[in-house]
Order: sequence, then C-alpha cells, then structure tokens
Amino acid sequence: MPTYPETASTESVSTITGCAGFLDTLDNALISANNLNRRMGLLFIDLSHVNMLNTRIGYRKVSEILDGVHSILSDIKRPSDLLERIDENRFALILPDIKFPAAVDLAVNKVHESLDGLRGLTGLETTIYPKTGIALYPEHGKTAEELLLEADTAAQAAHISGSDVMRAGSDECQKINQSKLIESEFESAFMNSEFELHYQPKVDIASREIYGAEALIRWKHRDLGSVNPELLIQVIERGPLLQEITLWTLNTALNQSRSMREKCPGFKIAVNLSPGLLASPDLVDLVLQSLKTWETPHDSLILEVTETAMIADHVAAIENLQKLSEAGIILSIDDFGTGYSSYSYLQQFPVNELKIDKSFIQSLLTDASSEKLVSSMIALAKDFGVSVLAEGIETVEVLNRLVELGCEYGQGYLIARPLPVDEMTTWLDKPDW
Ligand code: G
Ligand code: MN
Repeated sequence: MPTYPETASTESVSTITGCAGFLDTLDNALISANNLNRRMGLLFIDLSHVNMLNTRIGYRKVSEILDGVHSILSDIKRPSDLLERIDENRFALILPDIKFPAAVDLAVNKVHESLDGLRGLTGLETTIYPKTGIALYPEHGKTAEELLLEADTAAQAAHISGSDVMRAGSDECQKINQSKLIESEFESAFMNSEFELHYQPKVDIASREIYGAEALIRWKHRDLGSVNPELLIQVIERGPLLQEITLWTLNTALNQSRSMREKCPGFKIAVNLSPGLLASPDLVDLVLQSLKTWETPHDSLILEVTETAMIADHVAAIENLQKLSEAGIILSIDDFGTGYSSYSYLQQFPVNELKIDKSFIQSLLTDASSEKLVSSMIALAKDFGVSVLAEGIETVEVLNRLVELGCEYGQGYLIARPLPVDEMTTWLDKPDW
C-alpha cells in the first residue's frame, strides 16, 4: 500500500521542548494585536539537516552557523518584528501587524533569501535548509499555545512534503493533525474493540469464480468517521501494538472467514503482514497457533507482504518466510512494482503470488508504459510459476484488457469494495459484478 511519505530529510521531525519564555512573548504580542485589532503572523523557522551536519562538520562549526542564522534574521527583520530563538535550530519571528494575509509571504521570502547564503557556509553539498511554518492570528489560533502548535505543525508538514514553506490549515497540516489524533487514540480504540475488519473479494477474472478475500483493518472514529486506512496503518506500524494488532487481525480473519470457506470451496483468506514483523522470532509459531485455533487448513491462508519489506533482505525474515511456506501457507508480494521489482525476490523468497500495484492498473489504458510493465509483470509471474493478481480494477475496460494480457486474478472497486463481514458473506451468495 502506498504510504504517506516519511520525512523528506533522513532526520525525524522532533517537537519543541522548553519554550515557556517564548510563549510569554507571544502572549503579550497577542494581547496587543487583539487590543489594536490587528492581524498577526507567526513564522516558525526550522533548520533541517542539523543533526546530520553535526556528524559531518562538527558541533562547533554547526553552532557557529546557527548563531550566524540568528544574526542574519536579526538584521533583516523589521524593527517591530520580534525574533526569538526557540531552541538551538528553531527560530520564531512574530510579525505583529500583517495588513493582509499574503503580506506574510513577503516576509517568508525575505527570510529564505537571506538564509540562502548558508549554502556556502557549510562547505558541503547538503546544507541547512530552512523550513518555515506560517500561522496567522486570528485565523489559525487565538492563544499562544494554539498559534505555536499550528505553526510548528505547518513546519513539520513542510518537512514531510519536501516544500520550503507551509501555511497552517493546508491539506498537509490536516493530515498531520489527523495522524496525531489517531496516534493519541488508537491504543484505547483497539483495547475498546473499535476496530473491525472489512473484506475485499479476490476473483478469477477469466472464469469469474471467487478466489478469496483480503482482510483490511478499519476504524470508525466517533468524530472523524472512517479513519483513512493508510494513515491508520502507518500509525499502527510505528506504534507499540503492531504485533498485538496483527495477531488480532489474523485471528479475527480466520474466525470470520470460516463461513466464507464453507460457502466457497478453496476460498483463501488474505492477511497483510507488516514489514516490522517479518523478522520477529515469534512470527511462525504465532501464525501456526492461530491456524490451529481456528481449524484452518494452512493453504487457506495467504500472507501478503510488501515488496519493500523484502528489500530489507534480512536473514531472519527470509527464514521466517521459508518456514511459513514449508508449512503450506501461501505467500504473496503486495504492491508489486512499487519497489525495485526484481527477479531476485522471486529467487530468494518462496513466493506464490504477485499482486500488481493498483497504480499500474489504474493507468493501464492511458499510459503505454504501464501496459508494458503490467505485461512484463504477468510474464515474470508465469516464468516463475506463481499466480498473478491485479489490484485496483475499477472499470470493465481495464478488466477486459487484463484478461487479454493473461492476468489470472483481480481485485478492485469494479468487483467489490472492502465490505463488512456480514455484507461480504451475503455478497458471496450473489457476487453481482
Ligand atoms: O495494497 P493493498 O492490497 O493492501 O491495498 C488495499 C487498499 O486498496 C485498501 O485500502 C482498499 O480500500 C484499496 N482499494 C481496493 N480496491 C481499490 C480500487 O479499485 N481502487 C482504489 N483506488 N483503491 C482500492
Ligand atoms: Mn494487501
């Protein structure tokens, strides 16, 4: 599954600590802005790559450069602007009187232009790039806490999306805010059984027979509604409950698919296995134990592993996959084509199925190179004697073309969306596609 990009720099984005003094200054500025009925701007200027530079050119040199930034910013600011150093590599510029929202962009340009000179200072290709988050009073917050949080989040969003400047309230910021909310609540949501599995059918596209279904985790949040599954998965993968949640998914899917297996002989239930668990020493035992608990034949379970997980090329991961495969469990490479799709996975890993990533399928009829890639992925699968499935089939035209190209299996909104368990069971009685 394509993920929301991690930070563009290799360094993680940390949050500020110890900024009580700055909050007091900001509070006072807000009181004046409020009294004078003025719009105020807050620029949160974060200098990325600093940790990396410490190791390359030394703490002393970096420290000198950062002091230099402080004096550059002092020089260019207007007399009424307030400059504060929040911590070693983060600065805030309070613009107490913004006549119109776009005026703040002029200030940001000035800051970035003035810091351009930093590029030469480090003597390295990589240098200190300012990432600036903008928050406006009163639009984005009424209190110092709110405004700082918004500007800080906007700077983080700039890091993540690889841009230099970001305004509070942008789509990117909303994604980060959702992520933070999910992060703070998903553990209790899991404990309170707020998660559920939806099932998306997989079918034989030529014979139209049912082949199985993929179990997909979903969370209906009381305020947010259905939480973006990609965000949810990222949060789960980063969090401490990855193994527990995966085990819950596996056991729930094996339990709930029992009736599906009874309806459709040969039905295979697919569960996604997170890259973070692939090398776990407990993995094989836990999977085998779950199959035993739910009296499921080993060859009724497909474990989907993303291609990027395999790139890690960890000995323990290969051994685990080998043992799972020897036990008769079916292994599938998910999102195939998005990593470094190479023959070597097919040689090294005991793979049974390739799932061609939906990005290629969605552009199959509009992009000649997608069709070439899909054809060669199908040929690759055939050469290695493994099954091939196309994900993200949304139209009949795409489906027909895939049949012509010799693709065996398919999955996508045309066939069915991911369905709650009862709807999935009903769908099996009448697969209306
Ligand atoms: O890569 P993976 O198989 O784990 O991805 C499954 C995800 O893809 C699910 O979240 C599902 O909602 C989404 N999905 C399934 N079918 C389609 C489709 O036809 N179109 C699009 N855009 N997304 C799909
Ligand atoms: Mn999958």
